[in-house]
Amino acid sequence: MSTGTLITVAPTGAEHAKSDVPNLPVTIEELVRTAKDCERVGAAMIHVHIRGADARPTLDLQRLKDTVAALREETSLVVQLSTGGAVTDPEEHRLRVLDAMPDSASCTMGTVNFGDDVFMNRWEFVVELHKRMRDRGIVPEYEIFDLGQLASLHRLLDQHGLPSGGHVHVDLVMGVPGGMPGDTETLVAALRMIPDGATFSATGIGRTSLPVMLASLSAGGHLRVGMEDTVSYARGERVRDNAQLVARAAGLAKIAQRPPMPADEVRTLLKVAQ
Ligand code: KMH
Ligand code: ZN
Repeated sequence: MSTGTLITVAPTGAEHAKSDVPNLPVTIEELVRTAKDCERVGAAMIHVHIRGADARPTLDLQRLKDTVAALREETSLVVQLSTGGAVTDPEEHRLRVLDAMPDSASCTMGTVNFGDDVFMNRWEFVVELHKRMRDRGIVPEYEIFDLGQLASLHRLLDQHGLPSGGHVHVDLVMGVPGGMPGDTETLVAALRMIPDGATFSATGIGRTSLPVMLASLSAGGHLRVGMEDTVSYARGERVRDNAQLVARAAGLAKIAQRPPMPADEVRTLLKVAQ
């Protein structure tokens, strides 16, 4: 059981269109403003997907580098880049994300149906991500969309060793149509399979956001929230901005007597290179 709560904000994602969600942060300026607002109310890590000038998802390397630099300049947040990208992104582009040298990067542990699409993560690709992150000193966050992916995580660590820094951190992404459901029973089942000594956070997609947050807090876990995962705050009420979601998570963490962890504590916890 951790004494504090790591709150990660996932502000943008690759799925929502700016035209449908006008308050989605898509420019570097919007992303930095969101990051500062979220840090102020309790976020310690940011999970970043970037958009191009047309507001559509991109994995343009220079833009990724500029984004990492801007976030480092303006915040103390641990900067995590998504290597998941959008479901249409080719593997070479997803691997190239690591050349932007973030503190952390996501590493999804297997293929999953993703709504009407397929989020492809072949075994060889996962192994390559794991190895390249270790070579570069980037801390992975192992993204788990279904329970079998935790078995794959054990296989990865057994066959290819621990990640950079030696600490294993897992994020349960629950409630994706095609993945594991976002409920307490599934979270408990997942916890039984998490490697010894690992930390975990959880996020619930859409309407599973609150139940997953409450279940994770009560199980000693950390939290991820943000407009990547949900754009509704309550039934019939759209999210105002990412900070609104982080503030609610921080409030619940305080009620649970596990207040938000500052970024420097999170760096120590996750063994992020200083
Ligand atoms: N956009 C999804 C296809 C990640 O960031 O690593 C994948 C995703 C996971 O969001
Ligand atoms: Zn993501």
